[in-house]
Amino acid sequence: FKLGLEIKAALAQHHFKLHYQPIICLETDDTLGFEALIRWTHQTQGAITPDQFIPFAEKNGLIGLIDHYVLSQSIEQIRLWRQNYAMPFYVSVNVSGLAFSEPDFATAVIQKLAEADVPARYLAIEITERALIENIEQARLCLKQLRQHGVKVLLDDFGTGYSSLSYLNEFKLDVLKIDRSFIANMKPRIQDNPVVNTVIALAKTLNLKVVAEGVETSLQRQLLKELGCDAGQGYWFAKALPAADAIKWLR
Ligand code: G
Ligand code: G
Ligand code: MN
Ligand code: NA
Repeated sequence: FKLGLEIKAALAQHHFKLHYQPIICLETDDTLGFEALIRWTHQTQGAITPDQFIPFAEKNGLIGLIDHYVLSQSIEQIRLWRQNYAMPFYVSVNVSGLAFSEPDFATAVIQKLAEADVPARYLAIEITERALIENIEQARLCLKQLRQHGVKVLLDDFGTGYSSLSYLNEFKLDVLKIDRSFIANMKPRIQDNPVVNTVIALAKTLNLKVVAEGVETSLQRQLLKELGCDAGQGYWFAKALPAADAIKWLR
């Protein structure tokens, strides 16, 4: 079993599937978006999780292929959904740092949207701080181009790893996603959550929307709402669902 060869084969044979996890407005309960999350069921090995192959793909020059595959599949899914439903939500795609150092990444995304006749407002890109700082100048340019065309940009896993508040000023973003580790550590009394409270206040000051990741309980959801968090994502609402189930779930 050679993981690199298996990834290439899975790309060619469309064995990677995207599942979609809802992002819910805490005020109205509307679904604002779905995060696309890659899933792989290997013919003989069974399920292989992203944690098992995304880091490998990053190290072995295969992540670019996965980024473009996931983007194309997500845009195709939006195109299909728009044929059948009034679609008031966006689809949010995880992309690697490598994508943001490709000079023509934004152009390629915009071209994919145009080819599928999908307006840019239906697409969002999720990036981590680590991805942004790998190539700051190129990333800044890339975000600017994407946002000028109407693609939303979400900063993923906020608060982990390289967190430096200076990046929030340097990069133009739309949404800050609070990493699920902060949500998992929330205390039952609202006043005992100064870090989450401060991150939400920071997002507001910067005119960013804020999404809490990993919401697993109704108490977390209620506290986040009271703290002024805009939206939540997590098992309390739904896990990532196959496309057909995501649409059923909406009803
Ligand atoms: O869905 P799950 O919790 O198993 O995802 C595990 C990790 O893999 C997360 O960090 C998530 O961001 C990442 N991941 C999931 N889907 C994709 C994808 O399509 N592209 C990239 N680059 N990462 C993904
Ligand atoms: O790194 P990123 O935020 O893209 O990772 C998303 C990952 O988090 C996915 O693998 C998804 O399956 C997982 N996830 C989604 N909701 C929850 C949750 O409520 N709790 C936990 N522990 N993981 C979640
Ligand atoms: Mn993400
Ligand atoms: Na995250």
